[in-house]
Amino acid sequence: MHPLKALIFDVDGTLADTERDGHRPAFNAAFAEHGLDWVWDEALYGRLLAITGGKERIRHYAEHYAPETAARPGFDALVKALHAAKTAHYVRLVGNGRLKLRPGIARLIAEARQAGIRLAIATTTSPENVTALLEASLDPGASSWFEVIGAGDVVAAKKPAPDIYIWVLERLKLPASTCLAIEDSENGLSSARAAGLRCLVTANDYTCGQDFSGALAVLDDLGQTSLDELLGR
Ligand code: XBP
Ligand code: MG
Repeated sequence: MHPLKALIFDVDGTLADTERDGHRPAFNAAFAEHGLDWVWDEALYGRLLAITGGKERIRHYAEHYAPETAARPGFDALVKALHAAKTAHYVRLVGNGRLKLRPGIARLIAEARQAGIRLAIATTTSPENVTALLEASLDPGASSWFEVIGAGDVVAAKKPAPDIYIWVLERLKLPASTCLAIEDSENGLSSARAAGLRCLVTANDYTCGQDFSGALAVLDDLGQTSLDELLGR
């Protein structure tokens, strides 16, 4: 019997490279739709990724780059409207099947299901984004393969706080020691570690320079890693 009972996946940057060509253009489309001249290019977006959560990222950007907009009455409502528009753009874009899963992800998920390893998600992104990605890139029924999907505002404090992983562990009814988190970023790793989890990191272009101390291993991707190797770590 495997000592490990569940794999808990992050979504953005881990299941797929969603940030540069998914979330970023969706934010930009929402800004344009609302008559704002804000454009998040690839480099700026990389810096803004330090702030997890789309609403939080918009608010941070406005406060630092467009303070007159942030000071306007109705700014909170604007952030909400921008984020709703961004989510609609993102779900549409992902639904087109343009974003592919990272190497090894589909195989690892299939192996885990075969081996009776439970699956869960712990992410900062909004729940509808998770469903859209899983169903467009994996299988139309793929969201149901994940017993617990912890996403977005179900917790008040987003990664790097441990809250989302604790929320997922509580619902899985498993101790952290029996699960493995798979992440792509320092914020995600910190969140998982603070919840007491072992964490494997698959870095990407946006995160490869980050500090991954405390990770079980840091890999380029999961293309060459079988479930048995993962469980043996
Ligand atoms: C992902 C994020 C998310 C997305 C945007 O972080 O930071 O905010 O960029 O999603 P992680 P929303 O991979 O560490 O969970 O706009 O839906 O918030
Ligand atoms: Mg991530």
